[in-house]
Amino acid sequence: MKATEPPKEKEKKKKKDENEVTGPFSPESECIEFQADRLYKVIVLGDSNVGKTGLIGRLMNDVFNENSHSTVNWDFGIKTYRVREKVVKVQVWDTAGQERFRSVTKSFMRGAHGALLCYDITSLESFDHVQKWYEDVIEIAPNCKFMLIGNKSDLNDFRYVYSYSAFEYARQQQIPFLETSAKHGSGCKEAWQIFMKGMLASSFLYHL
Ligand SMILES: Nc1nc2c(ncn2[C@@H]2O[C@H](COP(=O)(O)OP(=O)(O)O)[C@@H](O)[C@H]2O)c(=O)[nH]1
Ligand SMILES: [Mg+2]
Repeated sequence: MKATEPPKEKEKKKKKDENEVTGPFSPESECIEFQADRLYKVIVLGDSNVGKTGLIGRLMNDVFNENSHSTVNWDFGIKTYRVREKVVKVQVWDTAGQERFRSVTKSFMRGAHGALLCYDITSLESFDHVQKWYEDVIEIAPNCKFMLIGNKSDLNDFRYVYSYSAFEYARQQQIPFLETSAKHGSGCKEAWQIFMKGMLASSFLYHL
């Protein structure tokens, strides 16, 4: 016979889950069977090698694959949430290598509700290029909500981009900023929550 969880344990677990997700949304994988009330397209941009694919693995499945590589033009993962009685699906699009040739297409950016602009804290060049990625997206998806991500925070000893430079840039653009380590997981969950709240805040769902 299948052991059932004692009610107290169940209650405790529920409380823990509630605490983990601070805000109006919570992961609800069972919802995948239902049609979404709302679909969001999120794109992840930045120079090649900054850790976009690693970051997506962390955000979507809380895993980090050291040797991840892609064989198709685009990859995307879907995550489903329940937000105030609505089923919300978030499609996260990975460039899958197009950025290597600066050939990220307009159709990749078109219709994006949110964009994670990523750089590597050990690469000044990748930080300098963030502005270009930002301008590209704004041109195609003017209402897009952004977040700046400084990845590879575990490589602090090799840092070339000071946190305050990135913070100042983000402040000027009025977008949130956080440093993450896709490798170790630090900052990833927090970044995703801040980003999601920002994106949902512009949506009717948040005000229901
Ligand atoms: N130390 C460290 N390495 C990372 C991190 N994120 C990604 N990497 C490594 O950086 C390289 C590029 O990562 P990838 O996700 O493929 O970058 P992408 O080209 O932007 O998609 C890989 O060797 C990853 O293992 C991180 O947070 N810390
Ligand atoms: Mg990649």
